[in-house]
Amino acid sequence: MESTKPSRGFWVLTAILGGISVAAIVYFWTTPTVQPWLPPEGGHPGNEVDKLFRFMAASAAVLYTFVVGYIVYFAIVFRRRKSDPPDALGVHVHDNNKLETAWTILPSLFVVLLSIFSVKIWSVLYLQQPANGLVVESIAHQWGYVFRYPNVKGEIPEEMHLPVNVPVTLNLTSRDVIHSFWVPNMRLKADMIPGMVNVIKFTPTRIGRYPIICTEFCGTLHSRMNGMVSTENGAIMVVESEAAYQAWYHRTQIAQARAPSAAEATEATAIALASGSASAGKTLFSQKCSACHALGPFSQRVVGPGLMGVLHDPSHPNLVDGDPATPANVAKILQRGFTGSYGTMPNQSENALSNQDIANLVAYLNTLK
Ligand code: HEC
Ligand SMILES: [Cu+2]
Repeated sequence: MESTKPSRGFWVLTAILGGISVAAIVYFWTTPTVQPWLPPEGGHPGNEVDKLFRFMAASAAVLYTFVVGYIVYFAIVFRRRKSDPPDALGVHVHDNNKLETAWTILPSLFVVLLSIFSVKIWSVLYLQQPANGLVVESIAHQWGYVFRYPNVKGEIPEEMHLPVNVPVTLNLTSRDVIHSFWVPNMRLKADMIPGMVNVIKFTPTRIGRYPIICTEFCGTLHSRMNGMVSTENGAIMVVESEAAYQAWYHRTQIAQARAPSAAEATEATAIALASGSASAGKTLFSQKCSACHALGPFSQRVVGPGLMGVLHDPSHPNLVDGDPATPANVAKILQRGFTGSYGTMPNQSENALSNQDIANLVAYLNTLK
């Protein structure tokens, strides 16, 4: 019977594994907050999340080193030897109270430590109400995000401006299906659920433009809800200086003053189409319409029909609602929305369009031949 006393080799190995562990801890503890392969972290408690991440990475590296190191070592030392009889049995060891106590207590302490660390971060994200902070709502829809600000009328699509170093309370919900709100730079992620408001709190601390990404499969154009890859529909969180934010806020407040509220939009008011600007309409189209409409013939369907020649195609004299293809009737569809055999065309408030936006869009559609 072989001895179970650790040999010299065992202690040498233990010293080597200890050395590797110390190196791993030093690596994870001293590399800058930003791991080279993580997007730069831009806020609080994102920085705390990174700390927790580094703590867990260092702990896991130590655990991995010892477990794998010993498994390999023991597999070699206690292997079956040529000289062993065919029915040889390995050494059987039963009950070692000291060891068992240690491997119960140490991991328990570790888990408790992790919980304390995590609950601290959780309380910043969900509980601590920042004094004099900013409250912003974001509503997801198929397929994009809109934002509402205090004392700004209507909804702002796709760009969420925030002043740096001001605490933010974000109220998140959805208009149609479950979406999500993920900002990798802020280490923030929450579901956006119709009929429910999820609240998260954070403070952006680094000026920059950060993509907002939907991580909940939400329909055919889910991939457009990715500010990292989509130039057409991707939403962006713009963190800027207090002065730049104030300038944006006041500009937006004025521009949005004409935006429709949900109640007004249901009654179709006559729109002054003559004031439409085709170039403004073109920009709007790429922001708000191209998710559902291609610039191709009527038959080229994305969600809705292709809109090339919607007003100038002899083989397409009538619009989907049966009315003749005239600018005024296109404006009516943009105002009221329409549900037909293709699906649902959202109305003015759902698309967050002002009357001027509609005039611009109609002017643009009128140039498509
Ligand atoms: C969520 C998808 C979606 C979005 C966003 C959307 N549409 Fe539509 N649109 C549709 C669908 C679906 C139809 C067809 C409805 C039907 O007939 O079933 C439609 C129909 C239309 C029609 C009538 C086309 C015709 O040939 O009769 C026009 C014009 C139109 N949309 C313009 C726009 C404009 C401009 C925008 C941007 C402000 C826009 N749509 C945004 C889905 C969308
Ligand atoms: Cu989505």
